[in-house]
Amino acid sequence: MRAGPARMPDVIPAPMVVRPDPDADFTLTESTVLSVRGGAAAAPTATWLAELLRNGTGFALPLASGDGHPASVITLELGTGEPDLGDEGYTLAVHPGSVVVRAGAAAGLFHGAETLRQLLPGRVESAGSPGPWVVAGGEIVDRPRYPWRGAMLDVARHFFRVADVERFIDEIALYKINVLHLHLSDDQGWRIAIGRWPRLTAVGGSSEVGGGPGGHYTPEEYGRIVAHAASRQVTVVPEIDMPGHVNAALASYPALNRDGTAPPRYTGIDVGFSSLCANMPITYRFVEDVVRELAAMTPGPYIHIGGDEAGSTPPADYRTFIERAGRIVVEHGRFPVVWAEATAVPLPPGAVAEYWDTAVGRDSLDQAVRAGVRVVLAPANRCYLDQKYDSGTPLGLTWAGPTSVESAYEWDPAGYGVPDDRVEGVEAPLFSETLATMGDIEQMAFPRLPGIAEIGWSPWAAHDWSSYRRRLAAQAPRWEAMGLNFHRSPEVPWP
Ligand code: TNX
Repeated sequence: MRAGPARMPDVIPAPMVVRPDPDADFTLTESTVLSVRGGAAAAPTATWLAELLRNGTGFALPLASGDGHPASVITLELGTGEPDLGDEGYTLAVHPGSVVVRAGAAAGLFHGAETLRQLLPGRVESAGSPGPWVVAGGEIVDRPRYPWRGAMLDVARHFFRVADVERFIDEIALYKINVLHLHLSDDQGWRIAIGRWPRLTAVGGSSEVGGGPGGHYTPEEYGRIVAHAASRQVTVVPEIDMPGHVNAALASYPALNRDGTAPPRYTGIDVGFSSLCANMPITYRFVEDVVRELAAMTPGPYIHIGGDEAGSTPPADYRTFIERAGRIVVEHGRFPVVWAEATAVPLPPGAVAEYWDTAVGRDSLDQAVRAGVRVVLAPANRCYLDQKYDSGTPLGLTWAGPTSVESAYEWDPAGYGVPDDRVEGVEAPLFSETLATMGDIEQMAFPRLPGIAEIGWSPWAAHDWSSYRRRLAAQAPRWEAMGLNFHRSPEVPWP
């Protein structure tokens, strides 16, 4: 493997247009200045990039907003993007004396800065590394294929602390993932404090798979996650999974149970055995309170209400429940997101269905799509990061896999029979029945997650496994410098 600088075409996800110019390399030095134009909305990205580069290089990199002409300058410029690049698009131009990232909106500026980060040697991720800091010359014009490029983290089966979630956000943002779907409740644990229902966390939050202590987020902690995500241009989509997957709630409140008796807490990994009662009034007071408090903590447009694997909810009850819960979400000014099973029920305008179980018939999904529902594609055999890579993987489940790095990469969202204007994007769920630590999360997500990110961002014309596996291999020094515990799959020619 060459020891030189990252090449412009090495970026993941592959940019829309790349025009390398080998005579135009830029070298970051101790006299480089970081110039910020476009006002307050550009400042967070500038501050973030400056901290990252100062830490890695040890250079001062002073921030400048004036009109001077320093000999070596990195410019972040907001408000001057090409209009047809949308809010997330950007241009990046590297010349011998300057690097210029331009975007029409804060999201695009941040994505452009992440691209610049990838153009620097991976050792920039660890403090005080030695130069030289060469950025490959040329130009990039970039914008995403789909608006929703998600990763889902299951903090219910095993609980993950705020610091872990923030680290995960940083890792996904590196690959321009812009949605973090948080699976906040399941049979094994309830992870978000709801003021009107304090036992949800006091009781329901105190368990997890395998008998560990569990945990939950206070509204203040949850707000920190949401704010950190926003600083990385990531929207948090909170999920309360209903009407199944609710044992933690039922264990917390006897009154939510038909017979008035709370079941014991649950620490196994079965699914489909618990249900809310669709015809008890308290069920909807509960849903109403949870959705109201969650909406108050959610600046984003979506609240996910689950709807999967409701194996112990009678079909008529399921219908009643989903219709009513969907309406409650709309009443609180949000669009409901549901797992695809819930397309069996008429959904409100603006609803999004998440397609996951490829073994389940498509009739209701197709019908919902015709009625206007948008789809996030998360086909389990491609996207489920909790599936083993191969039979020798120590962590993970097998029901939809195993899923190799190549298999996670070799699929096209356009090939699922959903009209393109109804495909909102893609998502990679990480269910945590077998994952207890940040190292476990990283081991399963990397290197498959960047492949899902590329499928969601890059034009299909750029899709190429043989180029991709080389670009993936080139990420290794960066991941090592970040201390990221990736799986050294034999499919990838690691350096
Ligand atoms: C299916 S994905 C589930 C989850 C499990 C997952 C494990 C989905 C909507 N339901 O309850 O955790 O499989 O891969």
